[in-house]
Amino acid sequence: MRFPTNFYWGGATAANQCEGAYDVDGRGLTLKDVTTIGGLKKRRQVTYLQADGTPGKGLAIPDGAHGAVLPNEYYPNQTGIDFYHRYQEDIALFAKMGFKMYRMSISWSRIFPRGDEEEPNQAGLDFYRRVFETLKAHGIEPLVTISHFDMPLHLETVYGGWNDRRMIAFYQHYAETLFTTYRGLVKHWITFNEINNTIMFLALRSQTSAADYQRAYQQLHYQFVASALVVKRAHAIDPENQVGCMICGITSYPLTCDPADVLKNRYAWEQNIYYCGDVQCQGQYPTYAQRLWDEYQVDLDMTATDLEILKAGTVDWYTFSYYMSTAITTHEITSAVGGNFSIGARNPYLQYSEWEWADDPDGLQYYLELMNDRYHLPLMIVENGLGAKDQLTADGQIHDQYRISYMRKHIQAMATAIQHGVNLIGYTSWGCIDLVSAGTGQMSKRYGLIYVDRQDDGSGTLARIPKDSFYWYQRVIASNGQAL
Ligand code: P53
Repeated sequence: MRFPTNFYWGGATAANQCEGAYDVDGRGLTLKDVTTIGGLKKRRQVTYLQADGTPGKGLAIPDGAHGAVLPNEYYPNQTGIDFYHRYQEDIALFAKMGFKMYRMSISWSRIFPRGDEEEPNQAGLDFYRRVFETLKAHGIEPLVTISHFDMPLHLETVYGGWNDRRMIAFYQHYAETLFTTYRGLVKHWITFNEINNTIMFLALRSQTSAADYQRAYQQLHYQFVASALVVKRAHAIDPENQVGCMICGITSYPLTCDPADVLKNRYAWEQNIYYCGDVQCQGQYPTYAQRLWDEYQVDLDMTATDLEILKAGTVDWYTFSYYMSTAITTHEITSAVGGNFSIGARNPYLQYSEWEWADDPDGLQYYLELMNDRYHLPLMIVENGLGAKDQLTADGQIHDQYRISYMRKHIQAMATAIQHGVNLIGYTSWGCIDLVSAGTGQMSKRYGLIYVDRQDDGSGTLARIPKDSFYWYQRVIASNGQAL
């Protein structure tokens, strides 16, 4: 096991899933604050009324969300794990594990409560400065996601979110504010979390129309332009700044050796995985993009200037999440996987988690080796882990051997890829401290190395308890990946 000397071992979270304090210090609402527990499988279209009483643009949100905070509804993200008030204690625990890097996101609506203001909210900026200074005091490098599933609700309801070109300017203003404010404190950035989800998970909607694809590809185009503009600005504001793309990495296999399955699987890679990475790493749309657009008669608002911007703003490295693999087939699926966000056919060679996510470390090695030679850029795994139910035992501990075993196999897969020459520079495990699940709103789908006493109904003391995996990961980091 040989990991590079300065390998970035660490953990990852997102503001909307851990901060809580949703209405504190001038913060504006986001979609997550008005989303109840329940899961995205129940997505439905909702039309908002705009301030002037006319219907706004349609928006898909989970059942239970009403675009406003209602009494007698339970909204898990509003409290999260109260990181907002407990960040010092939490960062001290990360430091105790030996973290070199902490991936976190900034809540856009803390900085611009509505999203379209000129002036930022100083209290929001001050909060993240305190967080970054605490990290610095512990020698932990921040990796900051600028947008992780939580744009200001105002931008969603009034502008229809990324369906509107004006979002590019709002996003750019927000990102530039961060670059200038935190110059010298933060130098690692990610523009959009799992940007490819927009297209990859479309198939999970109950009825997907050509119009949905039109919208998704258009939203992606505006996000690509926004991302590229911001990469360029980041470099101009501080040459030390490094910016990455972030792809939801799901390795997919053909379910059978029927050539039709093999071809369909390759097309799935192109649509779901390569499309976004290719544009963000290579600065231009790939050849197959036209084929994808033609399939759904997609007609993009895309200017010559946009294409110049894409060329000039390629990312410095490629980051991705990896939890599972999937299987693709043209044949009737006799055994589908039904968990939240899992797609495709059941792979008979793999074990599945309680949420039906396939446990597949080989898939991680496969993904790493593929991307290394596709982009020739440094790679970073910025999310990986096992969502599982934990039991607090009589001794007040969590003996999460299953989590240790999952992480061990995936870190071994990383070591093999590195041995094969892959330029992997970091690993931040997802939800290093228990937090609210993005897909289901549950607390009980836990990823943490640190347990948080908070339950699905919102009860609990919020106390932090290191799990067995905490001490195991501490040894992994201390030995730079030798002691697995
Ligand atoms: P949860 C689906 C598939 C793979 C990754 O997910 C995904 C999703 C969306 O749920 O998202 C990432 O909490 C995401 C995190 C999220 C994490 O994976 O549904 O970047 O915000 O919490 C795990 O189990």
